[in-house]
Amino acid sequence: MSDTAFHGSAPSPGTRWERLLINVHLATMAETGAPYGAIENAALAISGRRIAWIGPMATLEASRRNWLARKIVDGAGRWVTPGLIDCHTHIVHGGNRAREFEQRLQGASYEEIARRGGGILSTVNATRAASVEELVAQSLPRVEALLAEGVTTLEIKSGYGLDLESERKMLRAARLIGAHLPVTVKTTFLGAHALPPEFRDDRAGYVRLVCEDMLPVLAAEGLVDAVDAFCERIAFTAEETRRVFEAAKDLGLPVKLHAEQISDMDGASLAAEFGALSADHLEHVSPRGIAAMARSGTVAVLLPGAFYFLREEKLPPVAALRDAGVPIAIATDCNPGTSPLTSLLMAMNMACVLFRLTPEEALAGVTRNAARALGLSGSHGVLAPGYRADLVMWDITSPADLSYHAGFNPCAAVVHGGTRVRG
Ligand code: DI6
Ligand code: FE
Repeated sequence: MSDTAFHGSAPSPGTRWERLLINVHLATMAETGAPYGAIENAALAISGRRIAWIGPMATLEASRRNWLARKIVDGAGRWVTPGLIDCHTHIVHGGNRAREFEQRLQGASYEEIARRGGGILSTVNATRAASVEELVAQSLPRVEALLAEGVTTLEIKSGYGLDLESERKMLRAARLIGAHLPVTVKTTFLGAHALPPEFRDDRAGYVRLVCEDMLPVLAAEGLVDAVDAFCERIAFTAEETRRVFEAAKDLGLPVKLHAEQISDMDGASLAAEFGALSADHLEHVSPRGIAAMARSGTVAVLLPGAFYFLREEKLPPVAALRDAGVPIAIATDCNPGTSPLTSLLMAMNMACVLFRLTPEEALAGVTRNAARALGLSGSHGVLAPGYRADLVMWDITSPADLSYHAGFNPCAAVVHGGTRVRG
């Protein structure tokens, strides 16, 4: 890469950058060979919604600095990272499942509760009963908790409606959150999350409804950025998942998959066959699934919150994923059943402590690789010229601090699309 390509170009005579952030350390997360892609004692320029230039302070001539930008902000030695990206959430849902949490603590398993008609279906009832406005209102405090920690991009899945009207309501709530809060929302249609009670005796009928009615209609309404399914013993088979993927492919929509969370259904291989953006969970993924993901460039999204709340013991094969060169992302999986977690920093800490990721891998997992899991690589998740100006300023002494603390939020300021939205 030439120096100019890496740093961007200085404004041409007569023009100026809009904003120049000086005296900061940048964890760019670009794959430059330096840990965290770091540039210490650096500056970053923004024009419009994009990063215009980054580089060492020393390359900015002090005498000319005031001419370079309309506004200069002194970062006072803070660290700056790309805006954080939570690439797997079910954050829009009605009600909560604290009662079920108590039952699990008394010995009932997640699968038993699901088979008894609790679990996902209890959230389906609460979600169906809520209006779009109620869903937004119930979700806002959770979203706000993520944003306070520097999240600037958020994936939100449907999947607690399980009929056209209710799935639409969830996706509209997700779009409203993106329209009214300083966060970029990517929606994922998860109609194949659970079999709704009214189809208990007609699995094929429900899969047909998902593929032939719900998905095409919601996609035509612009509510669907990607398609997901829950491929699991308690949910949908690989064959049913394939049908959902075929329908997505016909509409030109990218796919993702809840794969190998509770058992090995070889979902990762199926996801890879369809060039999936990501396969998520993966505690039980096989070497074959890993090899397929490596070939297709599918991101492994690890969800340590679900692992923690379910008191799982089977670890995802992190070393094998790493060795195969599969990019690893981390997300909250924020959902009322298996991961009532609204802290992406906590998910990073859990990924390090429980899964043995390095703090650098954890940060890549909520920036560069999370962007890729949402089809946003090349525009999000890295500090580089031309990328979107989504960034977070932190009161920390090194980027590892972000994974090191638990329950501590050192976020000092957030810029979303070139606009300062916090701090
Ligand atoms: N996997 C999960 O961890 C969540 N959904 C899924 O497909 C659990 C959803 C829930 O229990 O409400
Ligand atoms: Fe999930």
